[in-house]
Amino acid sequence: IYKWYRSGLNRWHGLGSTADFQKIIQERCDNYPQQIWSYSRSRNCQEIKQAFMSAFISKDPCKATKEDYRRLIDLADPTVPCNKIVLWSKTKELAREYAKPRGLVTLEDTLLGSLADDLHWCGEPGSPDLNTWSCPDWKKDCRTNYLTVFWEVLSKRFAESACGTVQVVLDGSLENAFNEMSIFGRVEAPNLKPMVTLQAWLVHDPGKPPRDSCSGSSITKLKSILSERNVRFICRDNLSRDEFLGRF
Ligand code: AVW
Repeated sequence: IYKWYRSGLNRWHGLGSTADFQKIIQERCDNYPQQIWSYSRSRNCQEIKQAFMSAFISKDPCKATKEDYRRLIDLADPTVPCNKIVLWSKTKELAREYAKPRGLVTLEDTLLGSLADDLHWCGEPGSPDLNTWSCPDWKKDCRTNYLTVFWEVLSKRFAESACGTVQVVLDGSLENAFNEMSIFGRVEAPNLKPMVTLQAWLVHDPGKPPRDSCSGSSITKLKSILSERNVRFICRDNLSRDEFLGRF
């Protein structure tokens, strides 16, 4: 029984594909706001959806490569105002709340980021369907899964495109606000262009004390990654949510 279970659609340790994945992608694409920075060429949602599906359908869910997503990226490459970028790690909702009224942009504001936001997807070799039972987990199954590679490819391009001052919202209630293994830590910070300034905000949760600070060891590690790349660094810590969002 164990062998059957492990060889079937149930064998992975991560959440299965989101129900109605294709429908959600199509709807989000159709309803995506038409703003100048949203996309570069004309947007064909039918084509984008098909490129997304063919990136992973019938493939081994642990053998994702960035080439699998090339066509999709080419169809929907964003043109983002390079000096308005906000990155985050463990703080997506807060970062979005901060960015929106200030006209700043998180990855989820770009077309592809918005299509995939909070969704899960993976296929199964030899099958035309999505696996809705389980998908590979980054830690327990494989790092080269389709979800991880997708966010890595998008995040790398997003970080590379940044200019001027880039902001990052970090969770100051964590022992290590900066995590080298996160996408921000392993993909975005190491791909910022020289001469960019990174402004980090360490924000702690309401009711929780700050645990990490700008002088703590995790931020020191971030500083050293940045100084090797000639990226300037500014850091503010000990901020409550309300202070950070400008509500007192
Ligand atoms: P994390 P990371 N919707 O909170 O530094 C769903 O530790 O690793 O932060 N899943 C997502 C999304 C999204 N919109 N974005 C990333 N993920 C995945 C992209 C991804 O596998 C933004 F530009 C990630 O490791 C942020 O600056 C995990 O969910 C940066 O990456 C969230 O882990 C945040 O990635």
